[in-house]
Amino acid sequence: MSAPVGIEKASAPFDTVLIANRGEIAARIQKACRALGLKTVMICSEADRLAKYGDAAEHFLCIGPSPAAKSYLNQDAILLAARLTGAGAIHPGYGFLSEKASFAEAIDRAGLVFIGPPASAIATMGDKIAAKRAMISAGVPCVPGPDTALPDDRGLIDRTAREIGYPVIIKAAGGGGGRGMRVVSEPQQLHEAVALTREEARQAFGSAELYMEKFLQHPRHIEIQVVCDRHGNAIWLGHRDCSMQRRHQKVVEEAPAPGITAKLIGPVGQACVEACRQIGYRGVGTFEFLYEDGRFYFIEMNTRLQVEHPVTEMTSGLDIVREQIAIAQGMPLTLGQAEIGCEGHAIECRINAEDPETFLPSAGVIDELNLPEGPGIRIDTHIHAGYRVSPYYDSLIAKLIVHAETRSAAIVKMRDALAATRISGISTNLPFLSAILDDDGFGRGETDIHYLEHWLKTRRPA
Ligand code: MV4
Repeated sequence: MSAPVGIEKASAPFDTVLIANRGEIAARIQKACRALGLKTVMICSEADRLAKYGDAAEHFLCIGPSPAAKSYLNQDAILLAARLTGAGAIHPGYGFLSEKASFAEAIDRAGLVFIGPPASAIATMGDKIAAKRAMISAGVPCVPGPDTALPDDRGLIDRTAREIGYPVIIKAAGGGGGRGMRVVSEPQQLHEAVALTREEARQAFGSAELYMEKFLQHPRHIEIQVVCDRHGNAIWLGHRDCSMQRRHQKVVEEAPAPGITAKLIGPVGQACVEACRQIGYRGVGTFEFLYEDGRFYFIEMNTRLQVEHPVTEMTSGLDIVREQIAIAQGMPLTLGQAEIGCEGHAIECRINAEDPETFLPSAGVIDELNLPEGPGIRIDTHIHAGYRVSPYYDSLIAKLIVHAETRSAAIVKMRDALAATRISGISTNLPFLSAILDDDGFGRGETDIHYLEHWLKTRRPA
């Protein structure tokens, strides 16, 4: 168990941040650095050489070929770029190296500041069994099932499943985000499922360690955002509903989660903050929960800035990225828990360069671009007319975020904003997003994690 949050030794001061990412989040982090009076260094791959967001940085360095493994995932090249440009800190964004404990460690060893949690916290949360154990000892409610690795003994495996009660889910300790898991609905399937998941885990994560949980059949995905500084202050910023997802890719997110009362989630938020203190967490983080029949069950903690952070920024009024960087500088949080509120309702739509029917990625040049604007409308993006969407990376090209007084007003605003968005030259999922916003079930807030895929299977062809 790591030391609790306390006054830590100050980190090396820095005036220049290297942004180890691309696209909308690189642009977003750049703006936050500017607001704090920090200089920026951006890196890119060959495919991103002409990206305009690079113009805003003091240096824009190409560090390798287009495949991410040779550029955005190349730790040595990124550290070299930091050394060459005098950057004192590295912001990993999301994806790529953001949750790689070895990267955070290498940055520490180089005498630079990793803008994120301590490497030890990343490692603990990356091991889903260790994470669960930490949560149980902090009083965070977890899914029923042991907080230990599944043994090899068939009799013990049988007994574990019987004690939990079918259906159960087998998960890889090194997995997460929907990778390396298998549902088992009856005892006859158990041992084959364990063997298959073990082999997959060994191949994909280099660890054959598994654990078993009760399988929840129709939960919602609700997450809690936390922010912790180096001075022992930890706060939570309310909750988001991210149930509208397809193949573990979120499509629409909102804050607050509809129908969740403060009374219901208050103790859970407090337990998350307590867990942060106990594990010595620092920076921003997200606790992922499944919510079913009035109860919350922890599943994973994400130790990075998330794609959907803007909806929480809109309802809390806090600039999460700015706080994250200021915390790395050793500054205390600008607000205490008592000052955190939830104002109105925010919705985010992820605009992807993909076919709206087949979901296949669509690359090419954007020729015409019209983005909506107005009060309560925010767009986080790096694209512009003439921008070439590369086939090498994630298809997210923009996030459209709206904020209004109520959920229904936010839905209306989002519908109008989607209708006012025009992106030509490539295919986008705009028609799909509009159809979701028009859906009655979504309007009533009656969704769970299977809603979207079920809707896709049963809706009339457009
Ligand atoms: C579960 C579950 C049901 N019961 N665990 C998928 C992603 C990973 N974060 C955990 N996941 C799940 N874990 C138990 N005990 C259902 C899922 C799940 C899911 C969770 C959140 C959002 C979308 C999902 C889609 C399918 C399955």
